[in-house]
Amino acid sequence: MRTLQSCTTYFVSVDHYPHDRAFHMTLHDRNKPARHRAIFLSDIHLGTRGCQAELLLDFLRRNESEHLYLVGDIVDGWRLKRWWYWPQAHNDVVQKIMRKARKGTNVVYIPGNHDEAARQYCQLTFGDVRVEDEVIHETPDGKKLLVIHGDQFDGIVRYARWLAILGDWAYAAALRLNTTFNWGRRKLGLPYWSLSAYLKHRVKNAVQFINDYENAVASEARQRGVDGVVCGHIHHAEMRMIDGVLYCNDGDWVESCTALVEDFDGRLRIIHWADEVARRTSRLPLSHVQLAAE
Ligand SMILES: [Mn+2]
Repeated sequence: MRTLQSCTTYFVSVDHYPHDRAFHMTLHDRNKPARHRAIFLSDIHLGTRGCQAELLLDFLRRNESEHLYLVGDIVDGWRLKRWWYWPQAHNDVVQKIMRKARKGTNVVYIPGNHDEAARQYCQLTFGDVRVEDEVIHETPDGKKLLVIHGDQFDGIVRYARWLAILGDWAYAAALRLNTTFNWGRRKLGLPYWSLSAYLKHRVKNAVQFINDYENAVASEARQRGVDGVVCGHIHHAEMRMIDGVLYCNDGDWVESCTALVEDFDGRLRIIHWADEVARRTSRLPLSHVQLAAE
């Protein structure tokens, strides 16, 4: 009887997401990794307490791709210089990525401003991972996307840098609070919810900054004659047309836990992994939830 109830819950909740690919999947298929043509990740900030390494590991386990672009700020060298913080989960993320590279995924690492020490290795290859300052990704229909971290455009919109508004220490405090807050939520069985992302969006000037940054990046892409751009840096996932150029930001793994993926038909979309996990665990019978958590 209990099993029957669980199954009913499962199908009812799937009905709420008719466009979800999971709609066509069986319970068995749901444990297989999803395959994409390309995955874009940035702003993981390994080496900081804010990094949501466990959620990222879950994402990496459940998503495979032909191309994996690491779009900057993967390891936070700034923070590590001041305070060494390197838990097992952060090691696991690096191992998982190197393993994907060994197994044939084309992994390209584009250093950002927090891992700029790696910029001196551009155009070199380390254990199957290629380091580049920027690359052009070609979509299946031949469109060109410029892939850059994007910190160079931060300076252009300097007058409204949202970090300057809040201050670096306030941001670090918000991230710490976020980690504690979500530890509490986990204990209560509640899904991950980004307090710091929520706070940021409540700051009016931050919204203006995001907008100016997006316009600056899109305008650079237009001048370069490409069809679109994929960047990170501001920890705000987005995908929209800006004056004829496709602007994509893959977000981050300290606040929003987002990835940009390209499917084999060329469709690009942003995945909010915390939401995916919440959806998965809410509609699976208890035994499957426990399996997934292992
Ligand atoms: Mn950055």
